Amino acid sequence: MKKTVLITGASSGFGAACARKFRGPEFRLILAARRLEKLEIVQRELSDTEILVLQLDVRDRKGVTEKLAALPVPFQEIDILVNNAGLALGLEPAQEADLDNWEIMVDTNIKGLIYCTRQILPGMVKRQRGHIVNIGSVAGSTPYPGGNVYGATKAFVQQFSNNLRSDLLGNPIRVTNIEPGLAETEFSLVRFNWDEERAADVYRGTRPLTAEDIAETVYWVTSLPPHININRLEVMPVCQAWAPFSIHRQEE
Ligand code: NDP
Ligand code: 8X3
Repeated sequence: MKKTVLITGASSGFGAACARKFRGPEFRLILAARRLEKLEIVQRELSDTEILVLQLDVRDRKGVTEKLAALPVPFQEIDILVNNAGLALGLEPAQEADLDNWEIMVDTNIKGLIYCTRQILPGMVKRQRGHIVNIGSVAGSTPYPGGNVYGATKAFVQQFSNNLRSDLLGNPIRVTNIEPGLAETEFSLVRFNWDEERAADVYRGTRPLTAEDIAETVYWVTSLPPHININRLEVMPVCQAWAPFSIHRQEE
């Protein structure tokens, strides 16, 4: 049976790569994001796939509720929700960070994700089938300077994913938190307000993950036999690892 997949943040990066990965006659895709023209480019590229593009700002609670409640008939029964829309803004230490940036990250990465989940989940429970794939981050469990609110939003995603599993026990519905590390997408351009040089610096001399790598993991977790739930999957490029604790030492 054809599966319906809703991907938020499908206009770029991981989301667009997921659309490409779920291409074909087995899937019906709903591609959501704010930039409609970029969604339409993906739609044209995947002309062999049944696709609905949806201009959606996940921060808009009313918009999320109304638009997802009014999906046209063939797209109403969502089997896979990929909660991918998200962003980091800035890398300043907390005492210097822009409060507006903090609020946008909370509104998008936390509130947007819960609005979409809350709207789609009852239908999954009613139909007794579904898979929610959240896109967390290594930043949700590993602190780093300047990660302050961004990392905290992804820690929310991690715990929310686990708590969904608890609530859904007894229902054949899966929840997975994919936690990527360094991956080259528009992520750093957005983080550094489209400063191309600063964004390129993040990846200089590395072989980062690609959007396609993450789409591969999203596809894999959703295609496993139905009794298997991958709870969390942390994925890093080989060129990345953890640093030791940093210790500030005073001059003697
Ligand atoms: P991109 O910037 O390439 O893609 C982000 C996507 O999110 C875009 O499609 C954007 O679409 C969408 N988006 C942002 N804000 C909103 C909003 N308010 N409403 C709807 N859609 C929105 O980055 P990535 O693909 O890398 O990021 C995808 C996810 O992966 C994010 O949650 C990010 O935090 C996470 N992540 C990224 C990592 C990386 O290193 N790249 C590593 C770990 C996690 P539009 O602007 O058109 O609305
Ligand atoms: C994105 C990865 O390390 O820039 O979530 O926070 S990182």
